[in-house]
Amino acid sequence: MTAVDETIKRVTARRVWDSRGRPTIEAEGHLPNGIGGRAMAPAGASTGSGEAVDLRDAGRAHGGQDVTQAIGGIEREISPALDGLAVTDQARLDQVLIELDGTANKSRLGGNALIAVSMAALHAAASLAGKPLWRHLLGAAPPIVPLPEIQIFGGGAHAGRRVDVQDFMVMAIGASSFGQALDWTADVYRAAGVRLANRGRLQGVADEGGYWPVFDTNEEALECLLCAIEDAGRTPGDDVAISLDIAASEFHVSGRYRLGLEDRELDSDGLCELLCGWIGRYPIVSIEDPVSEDDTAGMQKFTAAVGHRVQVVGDDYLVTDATRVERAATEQSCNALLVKPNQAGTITETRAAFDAARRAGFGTIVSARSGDTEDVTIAHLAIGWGAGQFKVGSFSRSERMAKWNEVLRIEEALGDAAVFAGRDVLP
Ligand code: 2PG
Ligand code: MG
Repeated sequence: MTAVDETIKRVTARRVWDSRGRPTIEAEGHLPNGIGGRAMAPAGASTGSGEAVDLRDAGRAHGGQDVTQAIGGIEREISPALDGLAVTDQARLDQVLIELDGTANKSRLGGNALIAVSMAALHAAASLAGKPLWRHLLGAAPPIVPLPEIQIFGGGAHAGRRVDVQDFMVMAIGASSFGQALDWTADVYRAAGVRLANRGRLQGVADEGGYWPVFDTNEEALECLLCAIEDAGRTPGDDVAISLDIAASEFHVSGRYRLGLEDRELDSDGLCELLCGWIGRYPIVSIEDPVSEDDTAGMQKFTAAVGHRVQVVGDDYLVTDATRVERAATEQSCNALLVKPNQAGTITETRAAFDAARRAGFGTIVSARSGDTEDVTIAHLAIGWGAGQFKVGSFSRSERMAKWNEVLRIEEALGDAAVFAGRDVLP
């Protein structure tokens, strides 16, 4: 019997379109015998300054967002460099990508090119093993189905800054399965829409499918969310809790936090006080980027104040970087990591950040981007790595629903073996 050929023969790429109608990259890794894998790069809007940088064509086409150079780089440089490497050795493949790019922020070949190729190779390895990706990654580890974190109102950079806070989300912490968590969230989502409609404030949805936030203050969105949970017949804080992504870097100007909607400015302590007040009045279990990415003192103060009962998540603050996670653990500046593969630029670096978070005892939330596609790789990472939490945006628009639905399929495939993460994944 001849050994199976595990080596990459070619990597190809094409331009496809993301959920904001912008160009993005789909890469395909090809092995012999028609085996291969394919993946698409997502794109953020509220990006951390430490993220891997996308390579976008300047110029007039598609508002300067086109990706022809990045695709050219895959075909002319990446494909020959990976030719003949074993697809089963993800670490080696990713190291070749990193060295070939040669920049600290992946700006030469583009983080978008690298993550598409890295994820495509991962899919090809799973396909070679004849397994779904989640099972390939899981190995003998116990299968944990994540607690979903689902947006009800979008805001910040995803809604023309109509409100300052970026994500008003729910977590169905009292649910006993992923399927039930989605059932309850669907009810809350619908109830929120009815509430907005009754007040003449239903105006469509923001970038991630959450309702467009026509509110007079940021806190009004919290009140409306609380009522929507009750309208849906759920007990706030018991069945369904609230989580927020403040994305505070987005309104941090010259060392001050400018709440445009409320026409007021706060310093770091003032913003922490405001958030602590909300935590006192609403059943909030998780807060992401409560202060700006460069405000470590603020992160530390906030974590010291509420970290024992609220998950404090670093997104822009940690940018899926293992070194930053280790530093945050030492400095006690947060207690959870948002895991976004395209912030790191390769699967291996993403996994390193994830492992660092685990070693630190941090929570881990695998996350989509505001510009996303029907690609469901992250659903497989969330389960295959046992992340425990999964953030994909809202409960509408198929680039979001594709990922929720994929977890439903996996939960069904697991049957009795599925262990739903539930409220225990939170601090
Ligand atoms: C975030 C993400 C998803 P973006 O800030 O967590 O909500 O947004 O992809 O624009 O960075
Ligand atoms: Mg965020």
